Amino acid sequence: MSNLEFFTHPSPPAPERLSEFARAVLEGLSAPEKRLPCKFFYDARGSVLFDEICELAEYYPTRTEMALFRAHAVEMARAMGEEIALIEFGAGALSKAELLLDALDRPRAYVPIDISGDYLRAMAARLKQARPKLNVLPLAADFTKPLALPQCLSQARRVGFFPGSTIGNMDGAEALAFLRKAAAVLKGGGMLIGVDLIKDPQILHAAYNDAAGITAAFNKNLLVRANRELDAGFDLDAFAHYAFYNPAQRRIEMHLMSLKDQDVTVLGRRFHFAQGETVHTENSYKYTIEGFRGLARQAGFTPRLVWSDKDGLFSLHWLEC
Ligand code: AVI
Repeated sequence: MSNLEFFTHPSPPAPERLSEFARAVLEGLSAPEKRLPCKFFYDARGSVLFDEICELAEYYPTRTEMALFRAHAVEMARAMGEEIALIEFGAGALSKAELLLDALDRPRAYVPIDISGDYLRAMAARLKQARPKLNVLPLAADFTKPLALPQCLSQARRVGFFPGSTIGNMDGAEALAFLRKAAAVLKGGGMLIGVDLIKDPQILHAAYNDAAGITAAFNKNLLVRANRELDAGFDLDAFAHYAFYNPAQRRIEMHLMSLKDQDVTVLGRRFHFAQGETVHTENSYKYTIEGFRGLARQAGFTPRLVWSDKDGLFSLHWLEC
């Protein structure tokens, strides 16, 4: 330590030097209704926890969507066309794309985009090993921001792939803005998108409150991440996972609820949490098939085919643009 450092008080880092996560946490915890953006769930541990959620008995979306791919991949591939560049938004474990890639006619490239860079590269390397002939071009990026797609894709028919109902994690205005941008980037091609449907609230409640507590761990991972990356002092036992269906808003809301009156320090700043106060961490909107087709139309797509399971749990939409 230099003399100068010894005599100066540690001051909080200048705002422009803060990470995006730091800025979001400081801003979200300063709001009258505390919130944290759900995209920060997906650090390395969060991505693994999310994969575990997808395997849960209560979490119907993944297995229902996978069954739709298994049953209809050939029709989906036919709608997409031959020699396409498949661009996946929020690629995760890539397992859904694999079902589609098997059915596609000579795909030119597969571009998985994900915010979790290390995880994405590991998954892309594994895919490349299994399919040495496929041109895999992973892109570590936040797909809600403007994207720089690889130059070599400018000639190919571009088809977006957005499974898992990740669109449900955006509010109406964000979903519309995302779809508009996607329609512009994919002009002349189309998009296959998975959308979770409105259903019996008990089924929804169980899916976001699993008995094994994996969703709770996924939610609390935001606090684990803040403790590690932002020198925060969250006591994980002093917050509870709280998830419920809000029928008026047609969405599942996830929160972290403070179990007592407490102060928590984050990057040297103190935040007060009253007992019962919550931090809103995620929304997961549910749609009707017609409601979603209307939104897609508003964004400039022409909705074509729809696939859904017999119980009406989940839907996959082929949209052209
Ligand atoms: C990624 N996304 C579509 C999931 C969902 O269902 O909204 C994230 C999730 N949150 C809790 N469980 C799963």
